[in-house]
Amino acid sequence: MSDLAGKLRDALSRIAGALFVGEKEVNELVKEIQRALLQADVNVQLVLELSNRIKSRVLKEKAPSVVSRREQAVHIVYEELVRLLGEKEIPLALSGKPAKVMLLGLYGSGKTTQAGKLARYYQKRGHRVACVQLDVWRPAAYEQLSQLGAQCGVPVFGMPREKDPLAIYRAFSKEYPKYDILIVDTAGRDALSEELIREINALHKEVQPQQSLLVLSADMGQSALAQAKAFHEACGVTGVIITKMDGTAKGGGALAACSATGAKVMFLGTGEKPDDLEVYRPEGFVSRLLGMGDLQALLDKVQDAVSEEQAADLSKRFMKGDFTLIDLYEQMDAMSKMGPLSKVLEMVPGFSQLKLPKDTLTVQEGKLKLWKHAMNSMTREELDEPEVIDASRAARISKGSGVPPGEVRDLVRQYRQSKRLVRSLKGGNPKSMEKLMRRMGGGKGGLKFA
Ligand SMILES: Nc1nc2c(ncn2[C@@H]2O[C@H](COP(=O)(O)OP(=O)(O)OP(=O)(O)O)[C@@H](O)[C@H]2O)c(=O)[nH]1
Ligand SMILES: [Mg+2]
Repeated sequence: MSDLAGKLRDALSRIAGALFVGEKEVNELVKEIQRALLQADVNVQLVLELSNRIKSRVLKEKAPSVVSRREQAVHIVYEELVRLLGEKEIPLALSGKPAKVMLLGLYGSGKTTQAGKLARYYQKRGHRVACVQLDVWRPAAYEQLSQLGAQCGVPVFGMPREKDPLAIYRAFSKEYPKYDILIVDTAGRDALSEELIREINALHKEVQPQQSLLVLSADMGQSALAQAKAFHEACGVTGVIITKMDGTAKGGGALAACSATGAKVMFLGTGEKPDDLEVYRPEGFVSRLLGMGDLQALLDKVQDAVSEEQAADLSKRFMKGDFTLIDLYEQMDAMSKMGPLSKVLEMVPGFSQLKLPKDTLTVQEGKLKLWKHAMNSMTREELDEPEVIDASRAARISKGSGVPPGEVRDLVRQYRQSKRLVRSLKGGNPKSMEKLMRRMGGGKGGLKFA
């Protein structure tokens, strides 16, 4: 379970690093996502809906270009996960005088700390807030909450020596109407027990809170699900707070807990200080779950990883000589970002001694863009085997993409020349290779030694 985020991330990295995203790749991606979510106990129906939507969207929605399809796939998965976890942030609906928020959860999940944080959160927003400590199990629970309350000037009601939580709650009943919001801290246990559930249930009946918030820590695995269910049956959980989001765990357990209770995450605890509370925003949470600062950062990272890999792999992949037009495009794109061709060729065995023109390989950006458009109007067959592109196909591609026929021919020529380059590489004759490269440099645009 703790590995949910890792598994989703792996699946996404694979698709983000794929050169071509077609039906086969999408099916594999969806299968991996399904497996990861099901292992995390996410409701089967939800998983099926999610995967069907991902599949049909990736295959149907037209990507701006054939080579950005993988980016689009990553984006769609991200959007669908966000949808699963709630599309919009949920305002905490509070009504009544006072409105009551009861915090529930096991030992150490962070109830008392979040009580202090919530008090501060609402107080800063102009509400009159008070807390009441009904935890009679944790030693010094009252002192802990009192200190937190004192930090923001919020009164804390409690009776350090009283053992009956109902008696404590009733003892201050005259005070509550003076406040807008009452935050109720309750006891945990080190595991779910009948006794705890009975106690919580009795308190819930007495307090009748508008909100029963389940406090879960981000590092909780499989057990989050059972907890969520039991607390939900006892008190009707209305929302979830995930704490310790500042740690290494990413809160994947929340997925299962939310799908079990139908309750959505409302706040995230991001540290031990009173201000370390964030209103939950699904986009940010999914980004964190997937381990990206934001989506763009992931795409950038993947892009970098791809070009590094390509650079290191250049000799191997090209020596094989069975590359497609998409491979070629990727190579040119990567090279235009990588800089000096001589640097790249240094990695090719036998070519480090070769005297190449000092300057860089320049693939003009405008040219690459045109080629990208042209490729977008090609069939899969044409992309895999550009040799089939004859005059009439070139004319069709040109018409479909609005790219001048000359450019389409240039692209095909570029492909053929690259193939020949590879053949001479395979032949291992540096001299003929040098000659060929110089010849390639003679064309207009394209691969060129400036
Ligand atoms: N890093 C980090 N620590 C947190 C966060 N929230 C709570 N903690 C820490 O987690 C520990 C337990 O927090 P408590 O608020 O006492 O947990 P509790 O649920 O009230 O625990 P019991 O009263 O024993 O049931 C404390 O050391 C807190 O400082 C958080 O968002 N981030
Ligand atoms: Mg506590």
